[in-house]
Amino acid sequence: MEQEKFLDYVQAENKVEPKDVMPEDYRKLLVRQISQHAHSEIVGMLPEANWISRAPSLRRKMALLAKIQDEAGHGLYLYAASETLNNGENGADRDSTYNDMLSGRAKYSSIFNYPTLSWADIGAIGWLVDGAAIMNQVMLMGNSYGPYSRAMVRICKEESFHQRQGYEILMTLCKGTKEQKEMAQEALNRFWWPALMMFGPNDSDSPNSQKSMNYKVKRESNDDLRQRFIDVTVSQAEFLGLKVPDENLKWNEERQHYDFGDLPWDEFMEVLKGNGPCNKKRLETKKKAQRENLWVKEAAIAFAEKQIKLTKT
Ligand code: FAQ
Repeated sequence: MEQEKFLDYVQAENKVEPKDVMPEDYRKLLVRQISQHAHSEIVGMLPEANWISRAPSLRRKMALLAKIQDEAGHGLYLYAASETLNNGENGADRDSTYNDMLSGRAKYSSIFNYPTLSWADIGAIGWLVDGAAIMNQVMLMGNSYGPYSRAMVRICKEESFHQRQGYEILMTLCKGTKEQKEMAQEALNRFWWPALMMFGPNDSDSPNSQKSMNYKVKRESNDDLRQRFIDVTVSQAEFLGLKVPDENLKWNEERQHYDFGDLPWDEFMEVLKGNGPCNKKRLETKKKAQRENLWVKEAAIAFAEKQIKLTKT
């Protein structure tokens, strides 16, 4: 299909499917975004896993385990969606995309390079990180690539449960002792700005936005989603009795939105360059898992090959 016809096709809200003819830059944009999204889900398991063995009760432990398993599932749907774009020569097979993450060539969400220092951080991750992820992913349910869009529908349903379990942890802490409430406030202080940066750079500094919007992959801009997230989250913080750590946060009657302070973009750039508080640790953990579990993969491949040989004889 020619470029112009393809653009008309997606702009008329039609879905593109794996075997359809598509422009190479569309394929490339999708492989980049879907695989990075998958890496985020997989690396995103680590900060929360840090608290499984220290969850304050059996009920909390079960909910946290279920949530983290969901994230693994999201990663797998997304790797599968990304692999449907493999044309044999673009490095979109699963091993290549995964190794791109391990080598640092491919990104994953900046937020997962921050540590989880207290139990309240698990609440803050569910509330703010899953909350921001949903805000972005609801928009992505309408993206033009069929497998990605369908994966988003299921993922969003599960993320809603994650958001509520996080908020409920914080509600409990905020109704608890003075120390528990302080722990919740401290988690909000540390996670607020990194959560806002999950939406990506400002629109004026976002090199991929224009193309992504034209191709109907991205349906709303980074800044619009960030603003919506702030607008809905402030009253949730107030309900908890917590203070959003932004002196410039103020309702703007004219705009009907909150005004807010400058984001720490220098910190964002450092995290993207690999210099965040936990970048090295996260990649080392994933590399170690790959090394130590290689035998499982090799055994599964050997078994599958044996089965194929047996069916042929
Ligand atoms: N972190 O031109 P743009 C989750 C990169 S899932 C790191 O604006 P784009 C679930 C960007 O890739 C969270 N890198 O890019 C969960 C690009 O670099 P590149 C993940 C970032 O693609 C919860 C460059 O900056 N969600 O949390 C970030 O148009 C709890 C320029 O940026 C998704 O991945 C960042 N925050 O817009 C799991 C959603 N922001 O690739 C476990 C899908 C930007 O050119 C526990 N992705 N960059 O080298 C998207 O919607 C988009 O890719 C954006 C960025 C909006 C993230």
